[in-house]
Amino acid sequence: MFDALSGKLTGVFDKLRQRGALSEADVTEAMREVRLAMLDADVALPVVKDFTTKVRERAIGREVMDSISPGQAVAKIVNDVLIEALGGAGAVPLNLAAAAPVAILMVGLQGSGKTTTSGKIALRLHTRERRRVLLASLDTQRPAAQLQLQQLAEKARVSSLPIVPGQTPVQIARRAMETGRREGFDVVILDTAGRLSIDEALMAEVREIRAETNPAETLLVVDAMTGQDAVNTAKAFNDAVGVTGIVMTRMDGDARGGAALSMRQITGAPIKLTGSGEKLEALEDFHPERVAGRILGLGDLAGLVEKASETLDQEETEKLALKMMRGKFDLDDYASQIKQIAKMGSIGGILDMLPGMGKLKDQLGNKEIDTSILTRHGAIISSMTKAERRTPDIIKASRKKRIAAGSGSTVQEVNRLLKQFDDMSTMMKRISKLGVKGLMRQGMSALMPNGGAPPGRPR
Ligand SMILES: Nc1nc2c(ncn2[C@@H]2O[C@H](COP(=O)(O)OP(=O)(O)OP(=O)(O)O)[C@@H](O)[C@H]2O)c(=O)[nH]1
Ligand SMILES: [Mg+2]
Repeated sequence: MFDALSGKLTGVFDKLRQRGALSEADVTEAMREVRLAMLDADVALPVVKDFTTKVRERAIGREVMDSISPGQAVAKIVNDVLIEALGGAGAVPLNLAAAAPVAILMVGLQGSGKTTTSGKIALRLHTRERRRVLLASLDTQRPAAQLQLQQLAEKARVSSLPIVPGQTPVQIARRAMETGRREGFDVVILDTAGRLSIDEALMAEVREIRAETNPAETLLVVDAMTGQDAVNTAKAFNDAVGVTGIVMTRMDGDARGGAALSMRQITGAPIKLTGSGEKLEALEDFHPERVAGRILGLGDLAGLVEKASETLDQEETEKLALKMMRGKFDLDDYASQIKQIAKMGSIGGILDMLPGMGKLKDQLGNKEIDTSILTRHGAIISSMTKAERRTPDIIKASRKKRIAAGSGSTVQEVNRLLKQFDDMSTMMKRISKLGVKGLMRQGMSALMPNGGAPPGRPR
């Protein structure tokens, strides 16, 4: 979803890096391009202004201008400021620290994804945290709404509140909490009806339900595809009733990303979770440092490892982690990874998480990635000898020709594959120094060439 923005920003910093020394004018020019790229991505104007001002202030300091690679230093500053704009390093977890049953209230406009997200959160709390979850639909507006939630509950293998026709939302809320107490549930998720617009009736209903259930979380669900409207909606909701967190859905769509980038600064509320598909598994924590990494084309290996550990079998995951820890990663591993990636689903999404792969997507013209490129890479690798796979450095011109001929590809394609592998193993080496745990803790900025911890917030 950040493809266009990411492509443009990577271009700006590639240019800066190529220069030796930097002048103030260079920085100003780069910030002009950053500003245009952000506006194009639908980032709110005050956020853009604040962002470029901050970067510029820090970048024209002597330490940066006199450093060995000023372009690199500026890229690091951009990464830091981006993380700050997104809310600071580290995901903000759901707050379940209250006496059971803990209520989670889901609110938002019509069709934003409240009901789906209720099911997703239920599945996650049930499987990952072994909580006893009760799903309750307070949606009396749409005839099939309560059934929809009941079906999602069955899919997630959690309980749902029996449907009693004719009750008002507040009555259902009361019954849900009573059932929760009586039957010993840990969490009660309350899914409310959506409205077309934010009006006093909706706000009054939210307040009434809140007074009845005293939720630990009031989560506002917004649709990333609606861009700045999502931000305006969130601001209005937060001003009127106060929300404790935001869930941004349809991150899998081709939204330009401006909403995610503007949300924190404009509304003050943290994005806690994101949705990236219709399936119940498609729910992620929002890690600002990883999002920044993706925007700056650094990939999101931590996210990839997490996704992998959820999708792949334990053994494969451990093998992968071990290879990363050792910093030993050869073309055979790359080939087997390609196979695993295909197993993990959305190729475009996975490519975004791999360092250097953002560029590959660009080369393909940002089209929906078809898996044939991965199959082709697999074919090219299988045309290599064992020695070549283990030590790709020995692959020079004549070997490249042979490999290309053997796999029905071109030398250019072989080069491209080797370059990608190289980018990837450079990252792997940095990870191995850091350890996977360190990576999870510090996020992508720890992988920036000149290191340095992000402006951490105690977790
Ligand atoms: N692609 C994609 N689709 C989603 C996502 N979240 C929800 N949807 C889809 O969006 C549609 C509406 O989702 P619902 O969960 O019913 O939305 P809602 O806010 O409960 O809608 P109302 O109750 O009518 O206000 C459904 O078809 C969902 O499958 C997401 O993250 N990505
Ligand atoms: Mg609904």
